[in-house]
Amino acid sequence: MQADQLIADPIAETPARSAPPPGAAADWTIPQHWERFTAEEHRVWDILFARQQELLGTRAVRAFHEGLDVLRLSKPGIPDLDELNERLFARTGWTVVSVPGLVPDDIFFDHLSNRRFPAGNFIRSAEQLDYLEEPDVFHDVFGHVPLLAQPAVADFMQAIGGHGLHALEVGALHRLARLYWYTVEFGLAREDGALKIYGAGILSSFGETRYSLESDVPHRPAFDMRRVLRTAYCSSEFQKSYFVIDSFEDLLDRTVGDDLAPLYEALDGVPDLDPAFP
Ligand code: HBI
Ligand code: FE
Repeated sequence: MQADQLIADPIAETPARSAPPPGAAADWTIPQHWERFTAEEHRVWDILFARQQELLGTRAVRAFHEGLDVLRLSKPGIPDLDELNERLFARTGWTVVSVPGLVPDDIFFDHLSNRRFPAGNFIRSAEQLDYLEEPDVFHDVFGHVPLLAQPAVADFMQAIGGHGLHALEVGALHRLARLYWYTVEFGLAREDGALKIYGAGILSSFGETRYSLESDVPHRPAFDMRRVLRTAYCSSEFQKSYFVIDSFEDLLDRTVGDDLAPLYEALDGVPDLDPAFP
């Protein structure tokens, strides 16, 4: 795999349901041990942060730029989660918890449904700024956390957690994973007539930021739940389709409280769509 792989396919890479690794709690959380990050690791965060903030300019949704304030902490480098959580919790009741890496699906969704966002407690190396095998603290915190400071997204992410737990029960995880993928990770939004980024997989990617908005290659259909749940995705290259929402409130309306079970059933046996040829 070349540079620019953003995030591993969570379904393919997620550890099978197993005991947490040594040192982790039953919910797979570990102490952040902020003081153990090296100067080099903090430096990598600072490089990524500065580079991505400059590139994003006004390419992200307003709520992301506003939410970045929660990351402007008293010291540079990888955020100290105690300090970050004070700010984030005060705004939306979310906290960020440290985990060793990908966690099992039920653990992941249980955290989300309780307004806890699991963040990988490691950072990529300076030699591999654009390559990520598993979501690290930069993807998880820079990509996901600013929007968690926004009430509509905070509620949406909690709802996704509930939908995830339900999907696991009814054997529809692959459907719910597509919703997660095409919104939380790779979503675009129309704001004042212009396309903006809100998906964390794009927001934390140097390569995909411009491509997602400006390339002629990908399709950019309007968000449609049925269509999203039918559309396969590829985690090892830039996306071929990005779904565009009108607003977070709108997305929230279509997910929170909605029972997705009838749709899962209706889609049984319906062929998948290829994101490159939708
Ligand atoms: N674990 N740490 C971590 N981060 C994720 O994004 C993640 C995970 N486990 C499972 C998972 N994602 C997927 O089930 C969802 O993305 C659909
Ligand atoms: Fe992510």
